[in-house]
Amino acid sequence: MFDVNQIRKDFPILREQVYGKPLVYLDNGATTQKPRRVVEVMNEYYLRYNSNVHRGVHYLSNKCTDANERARTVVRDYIHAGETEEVIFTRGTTESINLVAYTFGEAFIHAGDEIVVTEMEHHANIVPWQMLCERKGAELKVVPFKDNGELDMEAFAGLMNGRVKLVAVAYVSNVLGTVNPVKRIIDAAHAVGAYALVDAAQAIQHIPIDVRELDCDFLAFSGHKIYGPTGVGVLYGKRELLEQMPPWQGGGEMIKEVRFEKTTYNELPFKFEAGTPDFIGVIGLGEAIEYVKSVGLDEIAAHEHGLIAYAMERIRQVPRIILYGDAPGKSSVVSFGLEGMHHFDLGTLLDKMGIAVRTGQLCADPVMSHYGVTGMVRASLAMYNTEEEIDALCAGLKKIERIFKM
Ligand code: 7TS
Repeated sequence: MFDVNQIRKDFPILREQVYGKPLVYLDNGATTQKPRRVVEVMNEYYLRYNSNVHRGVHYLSNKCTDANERARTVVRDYIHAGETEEVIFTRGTTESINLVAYTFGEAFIHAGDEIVVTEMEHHANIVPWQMLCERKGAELKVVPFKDNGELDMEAFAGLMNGRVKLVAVAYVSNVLGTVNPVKRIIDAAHAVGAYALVDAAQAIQHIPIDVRELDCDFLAFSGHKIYGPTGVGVLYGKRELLEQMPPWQGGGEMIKEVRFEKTTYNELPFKFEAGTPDFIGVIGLGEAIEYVKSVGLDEIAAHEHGLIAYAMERIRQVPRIILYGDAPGKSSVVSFGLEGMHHFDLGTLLDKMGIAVRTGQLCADPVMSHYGVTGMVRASLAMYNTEEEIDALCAGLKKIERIFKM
């Protein structure tokens, strides 16, 4: 049975105090906290086994290589990829998307082609495509969203045509919490001969993902948002596509033979993993996924569903609150403002109460433009959050509202 108090014990940081007050950590969309076992396994590898991977014949090197490759199978199974070769380790979602923009972009995108994104994307799923369009003379098209945060699927359908070569969409919006109908989007992309990339940065920790069922061509996520370490992430890609894409960075590991006349490249996945990888980060990510599996993603999702419904209901009762994003079935993000108050001031006052939220444009400028604001405050939830913490946030907001009533 899912027991949030038991789970909280696995995360030492949740017992910390800030300004002498118990920490209420509601900035999980930015990064999640780490369970003890993730940090411990990384410590163990640094202190007992550290040695570069894929290079040595010696004991330690083999130990790290095996653990690195074991983590790849953990990721493969977690996202239900068909093959470990389709799991490429990167520095995170941003790097995964840039990898696709450069290499898929190099081989598959030409002048006059179209790339489709949505108005609710994180900058990481906008800017690499803009840069690609500039390099290639392609055009970026944008699917708008409705004021409640739902994607405008009619507008999306209207954008689908034979010139579209790639659709890149967030599974879950980091500002609105909207869970996009990615399966429908992927199928519609394929129907016009386009490929589809899913930015799963805000989904991987909340929603069970099956890349073969989705039939996405690429999927990207970051380790640090699924209770794993920073500096490591994943790009899933279909083998037949990855094989047709040129390598990205050149160097060690990604080559088969280096001759001054001609160099040949390594097999997947190493073709895309130039240089010494963050193998201890990879091992930590594998451990984090094992931890999530031990708690149960279905149980986590059920807990978080209850919590987001509770949060939306409670926060609505705060006088002068402005809520952004209310799509049916939304995920663990609540973005808001308070009439007459700057988002930065609101975030700072909450911070003084021990409540950690994110403020600003949330790396999604177009979403801010949609609502005509310069920033928002965002509370984002994880498996260890509680109704008491939501109550603390709402009590804090009500207090601020009372004091600053104009
Ligand atoms: N895509 C989405 C949907 C995201 O939410 C983020 C990070 C990224 C891509 C980039 O991930 P990274 O690990 O490569 O940085 N989002 C946030 C956020 O909402 N607050 O801080 C980081």
